[in-house]
Amino acid sequence: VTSGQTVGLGTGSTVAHLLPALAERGLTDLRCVATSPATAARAQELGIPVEPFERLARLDVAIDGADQVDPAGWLVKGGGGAHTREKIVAAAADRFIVIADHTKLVDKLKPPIPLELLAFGLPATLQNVNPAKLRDVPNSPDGGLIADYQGNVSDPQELATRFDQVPGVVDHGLFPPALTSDVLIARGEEVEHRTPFSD
Ligand code: A5P
Repeated sequence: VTSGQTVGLGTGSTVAHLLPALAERGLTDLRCVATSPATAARAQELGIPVEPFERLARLDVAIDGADQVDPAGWLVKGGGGAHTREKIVAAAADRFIVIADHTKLVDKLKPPIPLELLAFGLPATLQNVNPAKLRDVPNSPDGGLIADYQGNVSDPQELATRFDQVPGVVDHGLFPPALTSDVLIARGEEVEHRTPFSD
């Protein structure tokens, strides 16, 4: 991240380490958007300016964590229920950087896959994403309910397409490899930098 950039800030315990590191850089003229109220509040406490994501159309860079990273670069996100905002921010960024420790690496993606659902028609939507369980958490900042798909994830593209076709699904936590430009994987003191996913 350099001074003057527009930056998307992710959500979660990994991003909680990123924010003070970013604040310490003392960069000027940053314009940041946050993927959750928790990140917005923490960033502002640290002096990182955050503005609503209604004023910016593109971001130079977005940085976030992940729950799972598979060898092809598919991600599962949304452990914290913020995946809809996270995907909007990632898709708006020229460069989407994921920070994960090695425990997030998986040979194959596995459930749960987080879902954000509209309350309207919820029983019908739940049938269409079966098997899924509603999470006992507050609604997302955009009013959606958070559920977890518990079924087979052997073909992430097929499953993502299935979710995309259900009208009551606001978004799901499967992030395709094409969204991600860089994955930084921490193993002890070592950091592996993977960039196999961009065009
Ligand atoms: C939030 O909704 C998630 O997508 C997080 O970005 C992801 O779960 C990683 O979180 P941790 O850094 O807390 O593991």
